[in-house]
Amino acid sequence: MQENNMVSVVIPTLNEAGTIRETIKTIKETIEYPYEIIVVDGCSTDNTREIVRKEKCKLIVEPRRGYGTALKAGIAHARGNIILIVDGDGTYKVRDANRLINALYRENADLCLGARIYNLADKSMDVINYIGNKIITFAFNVLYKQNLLDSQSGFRVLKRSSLDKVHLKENDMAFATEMLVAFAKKGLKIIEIPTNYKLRVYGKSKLRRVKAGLEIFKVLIKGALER
Ligand SMILES: Nc1nc2c(ncn2[C@@H]2O[C@H](COP(=O)(O)OP(=O)(O)OP(=O)(O)O)[C@@H](O)[C@H]2O)c(=O)[nH]1
Ligand SMILES: [Mg+2]
Repeated sequence: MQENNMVSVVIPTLNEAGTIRETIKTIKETIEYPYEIIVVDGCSTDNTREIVRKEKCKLIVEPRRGYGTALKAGIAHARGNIILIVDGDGTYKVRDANRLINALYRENADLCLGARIYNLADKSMDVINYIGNKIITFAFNVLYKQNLLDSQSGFRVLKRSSLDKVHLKENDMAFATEMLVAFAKKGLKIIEIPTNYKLRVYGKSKLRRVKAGLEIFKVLIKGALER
């Protein structure tokens, strides 16, 4: 059952023991809406799950690999009319969640992305990721008549009712792009607001760049051909 005026915070984790407690704590301390927190853990081998259990959040273990698989599992358990997605790796400014939600309501948008502001010099965004993101975002904007700055942001809020209008199949990082493509094709409103982005301080990136890049371009092209 969906509850109005409730935000379901969905956090995918794979070995994020160094940052997940702080992520959860920040949400609990700063979010200005009724909420639930759902952590979807992909069989972490550090103590991510023990930390989540102590924080008394809803914990889903999704043994199948993939960022998209994890988010789909989390969303299936979400009860809120608003879904907030954020990484558990401490790189996003989680306290900006309110700003994203407020903008979504204010602009009557279907999806609001946190467009990342970062310092390339301190490597908070790897240069190759930066270039890849720019190329993908440019291609997305041209193909789907949008004007985004950061299509690959993992910090986003969306209306559940809008998400229910699309069918997302991607199981890994391309899930984030597939969501944008599906929303744009349905004429749903996508907006962005700026948010700071930080260097990953714990653990390893799970982004496999070549695999993700190829899958993302497949999603972009397939979506444009299937109009
Ligand atoms: N449950 C689950 N979570 C995952 C999986 N892959 C990645 N994640 C989580 O999804 C989020 C995004 O993955 P990241 O490795 O941070 O990818 P990224 O943000 O592109 O890479 P960084 O720039 O290094 O942060 C993180 O919180 C991961 O722990 C997976 O297979 N299963
Ligand atoms: Mg990350």
